[in-house]
Amino acid sequence: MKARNVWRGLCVALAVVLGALVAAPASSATTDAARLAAAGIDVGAIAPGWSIVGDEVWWDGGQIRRTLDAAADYPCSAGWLCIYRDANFKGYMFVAQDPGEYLYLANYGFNDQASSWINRRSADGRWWYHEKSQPNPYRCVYGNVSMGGLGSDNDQMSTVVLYTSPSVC
Ligand SMILES: [Ca+2]
Repeated sequence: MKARNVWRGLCVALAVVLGALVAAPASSATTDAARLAAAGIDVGAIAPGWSIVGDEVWWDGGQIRRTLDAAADYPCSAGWLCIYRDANFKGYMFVAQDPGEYLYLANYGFNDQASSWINRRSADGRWWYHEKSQPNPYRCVYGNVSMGGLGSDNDQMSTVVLYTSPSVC
């Protein structure tokens, strides 16, 4: 091999490496928005104050979370209400554990998506078809109960509340 060709090859390789180094530090804002978009979340529609932690979007310091990987098999941890996009606890997961607040799922990229849920809190919860409007059918989310399919309620969940009592429903 000619020495000149080797030198030319090294220069090309160096240029590629330098190019990668210059291109690498894309702004994290751009990266975060792209990750949200890839997970079907409209960054302009969700509640402010979010941050990406691992493969989850967090609000309220992690009291409310929405996952970013539809293919992952997310377990539901004790103390949380876990709502899944797909039946049988698959797909994107929305979780919350803090009682009292009305959680409007459009704020978390999860409106009209729920197809199964697990309540690993001892207290009840409740969910509604709409954020506001009449009639607004609602369903109970009993403490320590799960539902692997929602039947005619599939993809209807828009508002969720967690209670502190196990006897609300
Ligand atoms: Ca669904």
